[in-house]
Amino acid sequence: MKIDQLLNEVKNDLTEHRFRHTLGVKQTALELAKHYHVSPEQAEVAAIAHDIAKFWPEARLKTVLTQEITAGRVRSDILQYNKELWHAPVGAAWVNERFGIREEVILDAVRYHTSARTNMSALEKIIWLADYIEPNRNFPGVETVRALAFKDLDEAMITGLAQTIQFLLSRRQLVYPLTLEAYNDLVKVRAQKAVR
Ligand code: DGI
Ligand code: FE
Ligand code: FE
Repeated sequence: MKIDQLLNEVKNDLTEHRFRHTLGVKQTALELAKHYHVSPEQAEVAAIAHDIAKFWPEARLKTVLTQEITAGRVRSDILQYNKELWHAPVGAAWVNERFGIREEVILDAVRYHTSARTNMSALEKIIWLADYIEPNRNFPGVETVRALAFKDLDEAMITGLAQTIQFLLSRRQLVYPLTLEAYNDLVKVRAQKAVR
């Protein structure tokens, strides 16, 4: 795979601000990968790729999304929820097609970097969290998740998801069911760990 080409396209397609964010995600994802013994190569590619489709026009997003739904790789209910969610699965489809990235673990990390989902891999959690806490992020609650991310991936995810859901609720926005499922799943896993 051509990582330089990927980085180039990302740089061209994103605003300067968003590209800086992507480099921040790369840095944090590499730190988390090292900390949790996850492949740094996979973390780096997923981080660089994660927002590649962020500024695609809605029509183009919808075309690829519809293909992905038809192929059974994306749940059709996503069409009924916030368009902010779309760039994630579309980005995964695009880096597969355009850059020949075939490793499912990388594609899933890109695909679920916004919504999250149940049964996330360590890499998926790392990309979700790196997206949330990278050094350029500055919003209420970010420090709480920053402190947790290097202690316990699941605890950090639970807090990050809870804050995201609370943020959406406070604005009276829709919450994508997969985000709620992700939160419920991690809380159940935590309860099972406590029993053992
Ligand atoms: O692309 P980024 O801005 O780096 O971050 P992202 O991919 O996590 O997008 C986050 C935005 O998506 C955030 O402002 C909240 C919004 N959003 C809208 N509906 C949902 C949602 N996020 C989640 N997790 N679930 C939703 O239902
Ligand atoms: Fe994103
Ligand atoms: Fe992002």
